[in-house]
Amino acid sequence: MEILLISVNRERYPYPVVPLGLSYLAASLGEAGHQLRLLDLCFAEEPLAAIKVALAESAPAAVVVSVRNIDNVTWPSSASYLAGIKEVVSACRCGAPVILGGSGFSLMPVELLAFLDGDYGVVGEGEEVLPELLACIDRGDHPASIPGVLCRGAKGYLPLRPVTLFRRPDRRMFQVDRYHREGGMANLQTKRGCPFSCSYCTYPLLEGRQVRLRPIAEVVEELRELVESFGVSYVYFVDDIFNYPLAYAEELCRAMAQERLSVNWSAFINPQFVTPELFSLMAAAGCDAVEFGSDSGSPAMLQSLGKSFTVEDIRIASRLCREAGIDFAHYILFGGPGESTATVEESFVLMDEINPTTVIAMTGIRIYPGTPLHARALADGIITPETPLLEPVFYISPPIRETLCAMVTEKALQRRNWVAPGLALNMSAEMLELLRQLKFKGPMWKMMKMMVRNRVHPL
Ligand code: B12
Ligand code: SF4
Repeated sequence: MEILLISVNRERYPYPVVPLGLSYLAASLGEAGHQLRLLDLCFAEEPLAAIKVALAESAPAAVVVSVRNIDNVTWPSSASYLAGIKEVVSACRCGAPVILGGSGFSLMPVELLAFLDGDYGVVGEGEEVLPELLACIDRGDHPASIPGVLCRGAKGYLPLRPVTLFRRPDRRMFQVDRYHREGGMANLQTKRGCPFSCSYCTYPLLEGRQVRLRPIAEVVEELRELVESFGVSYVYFVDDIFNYPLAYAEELCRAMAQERLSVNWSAFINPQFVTPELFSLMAAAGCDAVEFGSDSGSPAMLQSLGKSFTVEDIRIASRLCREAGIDFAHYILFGGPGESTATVEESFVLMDEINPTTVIAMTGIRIYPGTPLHARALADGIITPETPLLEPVFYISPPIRETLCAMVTEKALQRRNWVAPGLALNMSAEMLELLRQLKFKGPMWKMMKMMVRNRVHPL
């Protein structure tokens, strides 16, 4: 069949990211013998006109739309992408079925299929189920019994089994070079799944709780291809946690170091699974920056958010990272259940002590269905069972709801290394666009080392 693949994501903050999920689908659809055409709307000047042209030129048998983000998960400067996505889906109407999927879509699939007015939705990983769905549509059968598939008007779907056989993504149709030039990096995945239960987090819902690892030789080969065939010099590992399981991460770093590829990289790290050896292997393999999802410097808040590590773990991991010469950022989430003026203060005190390259502060936590935070928000009366969550709703600890932003702004402004995207503090989309023109590779927060003065609403 002739298939039109569309990536709707146009977000350039903190940088444009390669639609990796769609490149996995391209591999499996290509293998199934489909003819593919890609429309990546990230760089399209007129997205709706580009869709019109693509449909006129190709008359596809199905349109596959990948929905990565539905909003920017940033409070108070919250932005929803849904109206734009709806316009895209409606522009895709050409008589062929429109199939929706992607991480953003999978978070609230029943509501999103109805809101976006798609024909079919796929909840979760698409590489195995999408070819099956297309074959079913081609035969004229009704696909409601395929696990993970949602049909127009349906109120539910059968759960999808996680993919066991990882294919390699096919990036040939994608403008990896342009993403690398304008976003400062490409991306790569070594595993799927997270076994932890942080109260607000959707990653285990999206990828499952069981960690599925790719063969190390294959990951290294893919990295080599990115460097040698796509000219990539910086990569982000999109794994939920790069360093879990620890032994796999160490083995992967050994293998990468042995290849002597000319590439630097960055990843999400959990402060619990670290050793001096891990960081020295990571540095030897080209890692020059990591992002810790630490969330808080308050023991009570770590517990409230369901974190598996302690404040002491955060201290030790930060020290080891500094000793290995790797830049590091800590993400802090302010406003979860139980947050108070005192616990906010504890996070500032811990970050002052650790002094990371950058602290990235988020105020408020996005509430998603199926998470413990959702249940807590119901219990606290922040939402009711009827509250629609397609437009973002944030949990903000009731006693500090009115004061949180002012408190974080005031304290963060006194420190050189804090950014708060929701408060436009030391970081804005405009500032990042300008900095990217300097051809910097890697995460922009590394530039905080050069900050000389703090600003609210930079540029
Ligand atoms: C890594 C990551 C990042 C990194 C990206 C680094 C990089 N260079 O790629 C960073 C930190 C930069 C980042 C930033 C942001 N992120 Co982010 N990120 C992720 C994460 C952890 C993995 C994404 C990924 O690459 N997965 C690997 C690929 C292979 O999987 P996939 O894209 O999901 O595709 C599979 C399936 O979804 C499906 N599929 C995909 N498309 C389609 C289409 C069809 C039709 C079908 C059938 C199937 C299908 O099949 C694919 C293969 O199995 C996810 C959470 C998660 N665990 O999924 C959040 C996630 C995607 N991010 C999210 C958000 C919001 C953002 C930001 C907007 C936050 C911000 N304000 O900065 C930005 C946006 C950046 C941008 N320009 O788009 C949200 C999106 C949901 C939402 N609320 O909108 C997620 C889901 C996290 C969450 N809150 O739950 N992110
Ligand atoms: S925050 Fe990290 S460790 Fe916790 S559940 Fe999410 S991905 Fe797993």
